[in-house]
Amino acid sequence: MMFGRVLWMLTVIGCFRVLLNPVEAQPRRILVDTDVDTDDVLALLYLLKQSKTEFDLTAISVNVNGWSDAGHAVNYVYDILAMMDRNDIPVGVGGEGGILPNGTILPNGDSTAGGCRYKQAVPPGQHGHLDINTNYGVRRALLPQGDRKYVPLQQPTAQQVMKDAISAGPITVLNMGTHSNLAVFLMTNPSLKKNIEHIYAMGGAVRSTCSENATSVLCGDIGNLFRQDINPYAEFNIFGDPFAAYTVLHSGIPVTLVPLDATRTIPLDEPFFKAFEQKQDTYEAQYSFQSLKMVRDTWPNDEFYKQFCMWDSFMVGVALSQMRSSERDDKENEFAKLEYMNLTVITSNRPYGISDGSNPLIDGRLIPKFGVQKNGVHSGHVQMGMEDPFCLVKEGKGKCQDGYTKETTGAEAVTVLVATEAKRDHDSNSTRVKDFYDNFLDVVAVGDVSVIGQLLVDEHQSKMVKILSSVNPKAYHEEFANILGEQKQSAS
Ligand SMILES: [Ca+2]
Repeated sequence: MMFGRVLWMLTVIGCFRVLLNPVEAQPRRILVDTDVDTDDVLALLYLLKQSKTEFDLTAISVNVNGWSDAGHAVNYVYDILAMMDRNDIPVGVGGEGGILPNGTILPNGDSTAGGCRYKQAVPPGQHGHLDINTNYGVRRALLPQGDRKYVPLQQPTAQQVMKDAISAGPITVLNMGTHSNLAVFLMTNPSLKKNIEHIYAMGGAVRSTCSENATSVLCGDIGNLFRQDINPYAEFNIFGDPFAAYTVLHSGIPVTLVPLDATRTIPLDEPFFKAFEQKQDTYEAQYSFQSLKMVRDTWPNDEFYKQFCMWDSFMVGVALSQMRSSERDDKENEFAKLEYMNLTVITSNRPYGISDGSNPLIDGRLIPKFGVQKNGVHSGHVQMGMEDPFCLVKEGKGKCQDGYTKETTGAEAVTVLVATEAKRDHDSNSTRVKDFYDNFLDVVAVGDVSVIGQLLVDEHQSKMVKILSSVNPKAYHEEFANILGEQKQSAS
């Protein structure tokens, strides 16, 4: 009897599905490259909470010549994926060494720049990089520990994971850190370039100044490097590996850039923070909020609400909106205003054609690396660290521009779709000012994952240890019945 009823239900549900979705669209396959900052984690959760039938996160490559170090970063991503019941997503690591001092990339090496340039620009916490790597302990305290762990020398490489994902078919890349992994991939797998439909990247600063009423100390410069006096133009992600960013932007693959121009218009302001605090219905929201709170409480000055922006998570919002509207105007986007601009990435400083020991693509080489021209735009002085005397200008801003996404014309220009600012909130009664805030809270703080999943609590330690260990069929059926709008089909 029971079997018959279930069969009837499945038949009815199947019929409804056919009626509702006569031609089911394939999900958009997505590869994420991340340097695993707190903001990257928010972005990942926001992406993982989307319907998998619409956006399928296929693979993650971790870039560790930037914000985080390999073991911590990979384990962090593994734990996030375990919480979201996505242990099927492969995770590769890149940027863990592999670059010789002369700029040679070893097999599976993962930067075009070397010298850990980005790390020099990462502001150290009270306990140095350990604070960043461990998310100030919030991760171990709150996240379930997944079964997968980082193992040095055995971890799949970013290059391998990218190759598997990209060779499997059309895919979109979301870049949340430096461009090293993607650039090395494009240089070593030119025949697979055709499979990358679009690249969305948070990075760069084009016309970046702050909005008219902004008063943050960051507003004085175009870029956002910590200790920015010697290079007021660069944004962190591009500065980490300017030649890689140049390679990606000039690859011929369509690129949408979400630079500081846009992200500075969507700082994580106090009304949003308070709204988030009130919307804690899912474990993902609780974790995200506790992470944000820790970042706020350890912020080095009193400008958290002005300086912490929706960077990578905003980029993901812009990307998903653009993918949804790809049948229409490129510039039509739910969350951001977009504009085509002609850009390049500055990789070295004039005069070009010098050999002063700073440039790994030129110096000490009979033939320049990567086929660059001896007197071309990549042949000048490369910024050496954050106190490079070459860049210093007496009683003024520094002159180095490495990593600047600069508007230009002529042969060096490439056309890129650029987000210029976040859109204002449609709801005039909202205390928040941007559409994306509302959408972010709706996606991360609400949703069906925690309803369907079963949260287990370790009573000895009074903390949640695992989510989605099994599926709650009643909740699932209720969800399904809601979708079909047919109450009597609800399981009971
Ligand atoms: Ca990032």
